[in-house]
Amino acid sequence: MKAKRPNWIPVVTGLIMKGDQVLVGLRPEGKNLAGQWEFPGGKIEANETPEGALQRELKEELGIEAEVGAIVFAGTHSYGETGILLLFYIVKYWKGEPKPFYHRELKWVHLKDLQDLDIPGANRKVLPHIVQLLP
Ligand code: DGT
Repeated sequence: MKAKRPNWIPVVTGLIMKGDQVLVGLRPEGKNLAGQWEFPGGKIEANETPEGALQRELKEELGIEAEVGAIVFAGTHSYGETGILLLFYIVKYWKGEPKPFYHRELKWVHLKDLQDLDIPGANRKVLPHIVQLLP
């Protein structure tokens, strides 16, 4: 029997860095993974490049004009027959002050403290790699 192939939904996220701190947002009520801290970002829409999608998401969610830097890591996570392909990009430069237009709350967290937050399983399993790869 042919194995079921998951539908991988590509999701872009920004590792928005200020020194050794990174910006995380609390997912809103009514969404899946509500109450967990995520890296801002979202799904790539039709006809978008990954970088373009991230710029759009960061504008919509935080109100910033971001310069999307290098991709640092890609990870997958399955939810049954669907899965997400998470692409993590560094963001070191942006215009504007991030505001929570989408999240319940935003906060800057030291890299070493990320593991203590309630974060999506998709992020928890790749966290050590990401922290190691960040400049
Ligand atoms: P939707 O589908 O547009 O109503 O909205 P969301 O908020 O469910 O979806 P979106 O565009 O934020 O997609 C991101 C998906 O990836 C969502 O299922 C949550 C999951 N995810 C896991 N870790 C992260 C992360 O660090 N950041 C973001 N943005 N999403 C993550």
